Amino acid sequence: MNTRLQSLSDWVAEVAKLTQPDRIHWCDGSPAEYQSFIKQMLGSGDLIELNQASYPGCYLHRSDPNDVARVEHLTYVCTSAKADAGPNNHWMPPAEAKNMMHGFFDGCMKGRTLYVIPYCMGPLGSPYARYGVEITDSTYVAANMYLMTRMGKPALEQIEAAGSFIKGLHSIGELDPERRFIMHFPEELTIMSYGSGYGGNALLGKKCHALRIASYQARTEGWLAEHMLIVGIEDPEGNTHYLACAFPSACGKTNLAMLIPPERYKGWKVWTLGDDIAWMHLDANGQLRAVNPEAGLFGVVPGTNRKTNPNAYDMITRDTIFTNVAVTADNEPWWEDKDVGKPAIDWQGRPYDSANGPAAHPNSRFTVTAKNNPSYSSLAEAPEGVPITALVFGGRRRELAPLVYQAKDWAHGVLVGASVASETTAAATGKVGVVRRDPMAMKPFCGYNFGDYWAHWLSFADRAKTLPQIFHVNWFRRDADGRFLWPGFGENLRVLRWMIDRCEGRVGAQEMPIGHLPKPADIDTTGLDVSKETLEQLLAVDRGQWREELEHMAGYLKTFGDRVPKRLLDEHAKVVAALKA
Ligand code: SAT
Ligand code: MN
Repeated sequence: MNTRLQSLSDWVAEVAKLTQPDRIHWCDGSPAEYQSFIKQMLGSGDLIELNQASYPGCYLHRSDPNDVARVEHLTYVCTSAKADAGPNNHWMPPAEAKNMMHGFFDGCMKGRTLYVIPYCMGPLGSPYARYGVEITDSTYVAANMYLMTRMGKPALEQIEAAGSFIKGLHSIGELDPERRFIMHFPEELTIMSYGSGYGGNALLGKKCHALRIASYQARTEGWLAEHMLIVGIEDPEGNTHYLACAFPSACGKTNLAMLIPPERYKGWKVWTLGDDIAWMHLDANGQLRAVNPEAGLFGVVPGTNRKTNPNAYDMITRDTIFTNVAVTADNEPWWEDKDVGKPAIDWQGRPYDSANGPAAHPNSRFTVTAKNNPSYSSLAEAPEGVPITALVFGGRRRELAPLVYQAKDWAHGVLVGASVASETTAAATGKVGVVRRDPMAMKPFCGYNFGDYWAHWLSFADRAKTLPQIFHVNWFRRDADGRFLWPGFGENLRVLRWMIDRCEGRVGAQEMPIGHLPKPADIDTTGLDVSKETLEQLLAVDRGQWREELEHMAGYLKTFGDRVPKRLLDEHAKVVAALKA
């Protein structure tokens, strides 16, 4: 017994009895322990050492080619009543799901080590932090949890003091897609995941706990667990505004969170607090504050270069675990658009041949501690979090959505968030590039019925003193030839600046049926290859297309039946009426 918390030692014993591991290892979270995981995986072939002269402390993991992304079709929320999970989730009766999972877990750890990973999401000791224990038979998962969470002894001490924790049971099983399920039991604060070693399926602190279970808890406790990056924008006068921004997976959250100001923005600084998840609470003064529950980054590698994200490019040259990238003849990691070197071996370990597709998997990832990020905010570990000035929603849309617009008020902003739609990406298995509705970028992650979720969002208007302004952006609008209209990346600061000016009441706007749009002259395009006509195209609102969009949205809302709050339908009706006028 390695803990004085009876409920934890009982649970570990019960799991060990079911899964029959050869050994049990309680993770202490020390750097020495991490090194022992690395050494062991180098021995077993789970990790490959990369060039230690140019990439010190960097390793490559090649996953099973069948196991490279989240599996939304195999991810379930098992509440007692089906309607509580909502049409936005796959559902199974809890007893049936547990029964099936117990069948999979039975004896699955024979010959393996069972790792017990106590972890903390959020700054240790913060009133906003939450604790969990993941049991896994994957050393790769244990090593990734070390980088992504505050894991080990300090977390265990907090858990022992609190007497409660979220239970996450994971096994890679046989990595058989036919025997793969990610199950959530929010009413019991329990997660069971079998058959995958991939990030979002296997690092249970991340999407499973910090979003699905946490969103469920947040609703009952009055806070928000969101798929949002948190970023601080410091102007030359030294004022910093904090923004939380929701985009679907692989739509540039990490790049925005680590943005480097363009050349002409002398004196501006951008501070990263988080790149994927925000937990937001109203403080005693009724101000919304955010903490990042994570301690590391699990980012998309392809596309990262000195132009798109120089901070990330440098950050991943040391102490990084790469998953499914290619390697060069010099044994350096390589990925599409790296702009240096060329691939010799592809992500599956074969000699590179362009006939086999990209050298690095499009969803290849880096895992790295947030401390490696040169722009990591000094407030990222602050127990009280940071005050949020603006919330930003966005998706990847070729047309329709303008570069930026502002919601008229909070309730309209909730509709704007609920209306997010985006082209699918390689972060989840399935077809890439089809537009799907992804409210608040939470479609894969909301642990309960979206109708109830929108009502919960709306309730903040009654409870908060000062609420953030809500915006929507689209960096991905294209012209008729398919070319991106906006340069994106560092230049996005120009758009963020307009938002901050709006929040501070320093700039006007055009009042449109869909919200407040910038006057073209108020978006700074100095030094950019963006003509007046292009900017007008970026800000164009096509009423016909928007009427269709609202009709589509009405149909989507209908699928949630009487769980949709009337206030949201009223907001929808108001926009429809404004578009008709
Ligand atoms: O699900 S992961 O966290 O592994 C990546 C993502 O899709 O955001
Ligand atoms: Mn994500």
